[in-house]
Amino acid sequence: MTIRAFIGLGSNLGDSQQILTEAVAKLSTLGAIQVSRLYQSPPMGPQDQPNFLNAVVQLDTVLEPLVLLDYLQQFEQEAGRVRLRRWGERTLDLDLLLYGQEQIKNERLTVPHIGILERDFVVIPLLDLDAHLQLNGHSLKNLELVQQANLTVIADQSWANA
Ligand code: A4P
Ligand code: MG
Repeated sequence: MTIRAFIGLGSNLGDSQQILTEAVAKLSTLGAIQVSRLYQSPPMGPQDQPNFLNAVVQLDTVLEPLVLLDYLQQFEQEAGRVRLRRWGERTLDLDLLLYGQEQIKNERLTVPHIGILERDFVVIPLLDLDAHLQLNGHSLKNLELVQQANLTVIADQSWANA
C-alpha cells in the first residue's frame, strides 16, 4: 500500500543548497515526491551557529517506516553528516515528520516527529505541500506560529530541479 509521508530537510554546514538538492534527488528514488519552497531560518537552539536552510518533501512510498528511516540515515551519512551537539549544526538532517495517519513509538522512531507544532521551519513548508494538513485534530494553518514565522523564502518550489 502506498503511504504519504513527509520528510523534513535541514542543513547549516557546507554548501547547504547543494546538499539539500542532492537529498531531494535521493528521496525521489523512494517514490513520487513533491517539494516545498526553500527557506532560510534562524537557528533554534544554540545561537552561535549559522542559519539553516529548511524544506519539506512529500513522499508517496510503499516502504515501511523503519526501512524509510534506514534510507534517511544512509542519505545523512552519504552527505558526510557531521552532528556536533544537540540542536547544533549539521550538514544534513532528515526527519520523518509524518507517515500517513500513523502514530509510531519505538526505540528508533517517534512519528509524528516531536516538535512539529513548535517549529515554523517545519510547519510553513508543510503548508506549501498541503494547505489543509491536520495534526492531532489541529489545522496547521491556524497555528499562531504561522502568523509569527521568522523564515525567508530562498527559492520557489522548482529549486530542487537544478
Ligand atoms: N528518531 C526518532 N524519531 C525520528 C523521526 N521521526 N525521524 C531517532 C528521524 N529520526 C527519528 O536523530 C536521533 C535519533 O532520532 C535517530 O537515531 C532516530 O532513530 P538525530 O538526527 O541524530 O538527532 P535529532 O533528533 O535530529 O537531533 P537533535 O539534536 O535533537 O535535533 P533536531 O531536533 O532535529 O533539531 N534550527 C533551524 N532553524 N532549522 C533546523 O532544521 N534543526 C535542528 C536540529 C536544530 N535547530 C534548527 C534545525
Ligand atoms: Mg534528525
